[in-house]
Formats: sequence, C-alpha cells, structure tokens
Amino acid sequence: SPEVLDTGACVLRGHAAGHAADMIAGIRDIARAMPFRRMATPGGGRMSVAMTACGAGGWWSDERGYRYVARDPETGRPWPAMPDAWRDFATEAARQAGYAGFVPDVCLINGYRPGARMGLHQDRDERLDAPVVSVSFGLPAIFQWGGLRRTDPLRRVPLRHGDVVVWGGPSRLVFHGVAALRAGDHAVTGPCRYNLTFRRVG
Ligand code: MD5
Ligand code: FE
Repeated sequence: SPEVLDTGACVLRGHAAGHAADMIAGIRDIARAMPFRRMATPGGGRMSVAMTACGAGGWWSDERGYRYVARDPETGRPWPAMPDAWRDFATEAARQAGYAGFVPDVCLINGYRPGARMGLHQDRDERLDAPVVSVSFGLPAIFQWGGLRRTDPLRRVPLRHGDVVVWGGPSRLVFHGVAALRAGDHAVTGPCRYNLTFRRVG
C-alpha cells in the first residue's frame, strides 16, 4: 500500500525487490553498450553520480549545458532500447500511485559510489504532465524532499533496496536531492546504489 509523501507523491516500499536480479542484470547489459559516465557540468565541475540511460533518449550534461539527446554525443550511437518488462513495471507502479496510463519513453540510470551525491534540483526537462517513477537498488540513501521553492525546508526520506517512489501532479516540480552515499557492502550490488527514473520526454 502506498505511503503518501506529499500531494501527488508516494513511496511503494520494497515494491521492486522481487525484480532486483533481473533489473540489475539489465543495468549491466545496458552499461556494456552505453557505459556509466560522470558528466561535466556547465559550471566547470563533474558530477559525482555516474549516469547512463535507455529508451528514446538520454540526459546529457557538458560545458555547454544540459538537455535530452537522442544519440550519445561522444559516439553518435542511440541509447539501448528500454526493456519491455521495465516499461510495464513503471506503468503498473504509476497506476498503483494513481497515475493510470503512464507510458515512459526514457529511463535514466544513476550509479552512486560512496561519497556520490546529487545537489538540490528540479526535473523540468521532461513532460511535466507525466509523473516520474523512481526505483532504488543496493545501498540505502537519504533522499532530500523539499518544496516548490529552493529555500523550502527539506525532509529526509530513507530509500532502500527495492523502494519505488512516484511523483506527479502538484509534486512534480519539488526541489529534491540525494545526500552523499555512505560506504557499505550490499548483498546484491556490492559497494553501490542504482537509481532508475522512468520519465516521459517525447
Ligand atoms: C536519485 N534522482 O535517487 C534521484 C531520485 C534524478 C534524481 O533526482 O533527477 O535523476 S529520482 C527523484 C525525482 C525525479 C523526478 C522528479 C522528482 C524527483 N520530483 O519531482 O521530486 O538518483
Ligand atoms: Fe531529480
């Protein structure tokens, strides 16, 4: 049963745990074709989170800015297809959270090692009329859930292996981030955390 986080946002605790072996094998297949990379940022730094993607496009960041691109700017290759089972999983999780009819066309895959973090941001480069479905695997992380203004207070929400979060409607543009990952050794993923986010871009 969904745990309500905010208006339009909920957590399905452990909902993806039974899919972990398949999905992590899928992540490894995708990463063989399109390796995890730590991208440059317009500010001259480099992200601590490593990223890859599958589906119709991937999120890309470099010195010039960030955007969705249909092909890898470094190799010209398209992103690997999104596995049907992944798309169906996200559609069903969204339905359970109250967003029937969600069909993602992109899945961004974040890889966290100890110390990796994601600063406070909004996700506004996709369709804002569609929710986002997030799936966490491996080491636990503290998700920071804010409000519609950058200065709104943050709530700390632990996300563990198999947890699924769905955001949409009034929560779609909340500021959020991920605190620096604490070192650990997870039975399935070893020293890392993966987060998959299913989105509608086209
Ligand atoms: C993560 N990823 O754990 C987080 C969890 C990202 C990102 O934030 O952008 O890759 S997904 C959190 C998220 C995604 C889209 C919208 C909202 C939250 N939201 O409106 O709160 O790697
Ligand atoms: Fe985000």
